[in-house]
Formats: sequence, C-alpha cells, structure tokens
Amino acid sequence: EHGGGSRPEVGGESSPEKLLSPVLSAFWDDPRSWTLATYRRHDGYEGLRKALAMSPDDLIAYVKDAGLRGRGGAGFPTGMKWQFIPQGDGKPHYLVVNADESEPGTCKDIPLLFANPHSLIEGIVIACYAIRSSHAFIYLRGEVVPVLRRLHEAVREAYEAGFLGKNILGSGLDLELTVHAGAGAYICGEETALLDSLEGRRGQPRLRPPFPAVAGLYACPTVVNNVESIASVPAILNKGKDWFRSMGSEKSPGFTLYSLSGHVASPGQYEAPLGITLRQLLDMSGGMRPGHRLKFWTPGGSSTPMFTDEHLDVPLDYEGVGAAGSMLGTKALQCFDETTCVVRAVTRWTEFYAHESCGKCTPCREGTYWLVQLLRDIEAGNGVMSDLDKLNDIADNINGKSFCALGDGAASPIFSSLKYFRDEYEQHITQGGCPFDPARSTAWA
Ligand code: L3W
Ligand code: SF4
Repeated sequence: EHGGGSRPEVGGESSPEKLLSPVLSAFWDDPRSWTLATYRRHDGYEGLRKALAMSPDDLIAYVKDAGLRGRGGAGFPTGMKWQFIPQGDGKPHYLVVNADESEPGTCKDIPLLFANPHSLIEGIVIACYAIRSSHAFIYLRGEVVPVLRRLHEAVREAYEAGFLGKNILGSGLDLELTVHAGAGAYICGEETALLDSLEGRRGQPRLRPPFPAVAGLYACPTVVNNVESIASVPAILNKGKDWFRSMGSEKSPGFTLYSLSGHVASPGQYEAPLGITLRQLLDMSGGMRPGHRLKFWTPGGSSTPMFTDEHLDVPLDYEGVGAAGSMLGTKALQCFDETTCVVRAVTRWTEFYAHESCGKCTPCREGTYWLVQLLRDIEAGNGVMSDLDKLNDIADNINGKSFCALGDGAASPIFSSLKYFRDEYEQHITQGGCPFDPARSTAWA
C-alpha cells in the first residue's frame, strides 16, 4: 500500500506492458550484455551508420527536433547544447561525458555503463561527428572500479572494430576516446569543476558565463553531457525521432530511466516514458515493502524538494514535477515509509552536503556547517523552537546566493521538510528526542 486515491486499471492503457519502454535496459539480463557482440545483436552501431549518412548540421537539427533533454538533472535540450559549439573557429572541440554520478539516490548511469557501455560509446561517436570533435572524454566516478574496467574493455573492443580511431566506418571521422576516473569528490559532477579536475586541478566550479560551450576543456568549446543523455542518442537515430516523440509529452518527449530505491518491494531501474507517475511505477514494481505506507520521497535525488503521498499522481516529467514545486532532477525516486524520521533523513543528507561543499563560497561552506549543527541538536532532543526559524533562515541565505547548484541543493530538503513535516521537527523539540527511535536520537547528544 502506498497511499490513497484510485489505482490504474490493471491490463488497461496503464498496464505494465504499455508503461514500461525498455530501450537502454532492454537486454541487461542477456548473458555478457556488456560486450560488443551482444550490443550488435541488438542493432548496436546502426544508429551511427544513419548519423554518418547525414551532415553534422542536419544531425544536430534531428536531435533538436527529437526533443531529447539532458538526463543529468537540469533537462537542458541536448541538440541545442550541441548547436552552441561555434564552427569554423579553428579550435579543437571536445565532448566530455559526465559519469561522476554521486547525487544521493542517483544510481542510473553506473548500472547503465556496467550493463550496456556500448550505447554510450556509440552515442559519443555520433555526438562528436555532430559537433566536429576528434577527442572525447568520459569522466567516471572513481569509486566504481568494476565499471572502470568494463568501460576500458568496451572502448578497446570499439577501437578494434573500427568504431573509434581513424576513419570510422570509412567516413573520414577520426575520434580518440579517453576514460578518466575521478577521485571521489561530489562537486566534480558540477560541469565546470569536472573540467578543472580533468585538466589536473582541484575540482572547483568556475564562473559561468562563459559556458563550457564557449570556453570549456583547455578553454576550448566543449559539450558536457550526462551518460544517459548521450546513450539515448543511438536509439533516436535508429528508430527515428517520431518514435521518440511518440512517448512522453510535447515538451518532455521520450523514455528515461527511473531509479526506485528505499523502502520499496523491488528497487531498481525502471525505464518508462516521461510523465509516468510514482503511483504507476509502484503498482508495476510491487509497491512499498509489505505492510508499510509511503511517507515522503524525492523525485530526483536529495537536491530536489521532497514530495509526500499527496504527490503520487504527479507526472514525472520536467513540467509536471516543476508545477508541483520540485524538480525532475536525476529521476532518483527515493521512497521512505512511515518508519522513517524525516529529521534524521534531512540531517543525513545535510551532513553529506556539508562534507562535499568545496569551500569556495561562504554561504555554502559556512551555511551547510551550521545546518548540520542545528539538525543534530534537534534530532538529539536538544533543540529549541527558534531553531526551526534559524534553519529556514540559514537555508534562505544559501539558496540562490551560492556559487553553484550544490548550495541550492543543500537548502532544498530543509525547505521542503519544514513545509510538509514541521510538526515532526516540533515533536523532537517538545518530546526531547526522536519519536521514531529514542535510543538512536542520543547519538549526537
Ligand atoms: C550555453 C547558455 N550553455 C545553460 C548549459 C550548461 C549546462 C546545462 C544546464 O546543473 C542540475 C543542478 C543540480 N549557453 C547556457 C548553457 N547552458 N545555459 O546547460 O545548465 P544548468 O545551469 O541549468 O544546470 P547544471 O549546472 O548542469 C544540473 C541538479 O541538476 N541535480 C543533479 C545532481 C547530480 C547529478 C549526479 O550525481 N549525476 O546529476 C539534481 O537535481 O542540482 O540544478 O551544461 O552549460 N546560455
Ligand atoms: Fe563550492 Fe558550495 Fe560554493 Fe558550490 S556552492 S562553489 S560547492 S562552496
């Protein structure tokens, strides 16, 4: 059970067969799904052939018309980003794939790379042809060593088969692909910090503008795209932009990976058209764990304002989630049931942001530290009522006043939890501890 309201009719328009649209995840269960041989059995590198038959400009226009939007969190139109790359400027152009997946709850790019790395490699070749780049980079989260090995192996296979290197498929396109492993800082997922890190410096965000499209890697025009965005491109070329547009909505077309986690019966990746609801995803995946109810959830990782069981029918696309007061973000649907203390969850997230704050700007560096102190006090039963206004005030001084999106992300669980669960914060204060787990609440005392 996961809340009130009517359920979609089983076997009707909203039956699982109609709602799920496995594309990137279509053959993850095949034996050795990650190999070139398996990928080619599933039409692998056919999208590239079709792309190479177009001119680079027509290819950019095609991806723009398809309406693909960035899957890394911001939803920026992918084709438009490619079009920003100046042509005839005499400078090298770069494609950098952001595979530094670290947002709490976000867990789609790493499984995708592990199970189907060639979809990314094929997408990279297509994107580089479009933006006229002869060197691409994958910046991978450093902790995932098995994925790094698999990616190296897939890149080796692609070179051997002539999909990377000189004169790809006889088209005259030359492309080198470098896989780089990061060193474990969340901030290196911010695109400009990632570029600094890739250049060998300490990863800290740069001032934008100039955007990477104008001055990115080594001060050259650079496209930075998320793994899932680029991996989605081959299927769009292969099956057509109308097929892609037949899913989702006018402004948010296509399919995407939703990551269900937390107190659900069957956590995992669910690939579906944009605009599906959490209620539908829970219905097809077995719901919350038996005997429990949904209490709160995040639509796109902990940086996106949390929702409650009132939001089960919000369409999970950029417009739908935005209209309901949050962001689609990375589509990391972390679901918490009624046994979870919201103050504890927010404290844990805030500790993460304080730890990962790069220290460049004062509102985030100092503010996240003070948020943690206040939250730990409240959670341990040592808070006073005025702390709640202080929490709100500090978050307000971080939000929109920080140098990069990490600050805004840290403020968002504070605002949304106070909005929906202020009574639970008050309970901690009036009862002198956590109503859910009094033993644990003394941890910070
Ligand atoms: C050229 C312009 N390019 C914008 C480009 C820009 C970037 C893209 C989107 O943050 C969000 C953040 C996280 N000329 C341009 C231009 N661009 N105007 O478009 O830019 P922006 O600033 O809207 O977002 P962003 O800096 O990419 C991403 C949120 O996603 N998020 C993500 C968390 C973490 C992960 C992870 O672990 N993998 O994704 C979750 O919500 O908070 O708001 O490329 O250059 N005029
Ligand atoms: Fe660094 Fe935080 Fe400022 Fe971003 S908001 S630049 S992470 S201190």
